Amino acid sequence: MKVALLMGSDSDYPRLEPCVAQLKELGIECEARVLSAHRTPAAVIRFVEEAPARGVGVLLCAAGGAAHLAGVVAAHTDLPVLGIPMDNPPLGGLDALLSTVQMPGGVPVGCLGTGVGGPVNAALLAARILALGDPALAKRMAQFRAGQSEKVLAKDRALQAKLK
Ligand code: RP5
Repeated sequence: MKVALLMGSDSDYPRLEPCVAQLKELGIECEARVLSAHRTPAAVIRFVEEAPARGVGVLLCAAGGAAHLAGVVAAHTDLPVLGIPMDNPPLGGLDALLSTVQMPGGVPVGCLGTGVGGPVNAALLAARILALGDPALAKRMAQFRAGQSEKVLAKDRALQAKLK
């Protein structure tokens, strides 16, 4: 299955590139679209309703400010929806974080963090969801985690060598 990444504006995309890159690294196909809950509401609903037929298994929704994208998407699908609050001025993402995380009961949105970790973690969480039904992806996820661990340990070894 693939992942769909919706973003409220093309101005969000530069900070979402690591999300797309992470999915690509794990061999997960990703549809990335600029669609806004406020500016293109009908197109958002059309996209979400047609997503399962295209093989989309997880929907990622990135938006800043009064971020309603993830909530609107979650209201129109039974697929898992993960929200990525974008850290825009003037409120630095607190606005988008609260908009995304405070969903009413019955309309679930998983909310990632603001800042650089959010987009990458959204990709990894989507991968973990898809890996539940995809043993080959689960194996790649395990390799990714082992590789990440080894990179940190290598940095630690380099630091120890420098401090000698
Ligand atoms: C949100 O408003 C978008 O997701 C973006 O983070 C923010 C600003 O959008 P632009 O004015 O740059 O198009 O809906």
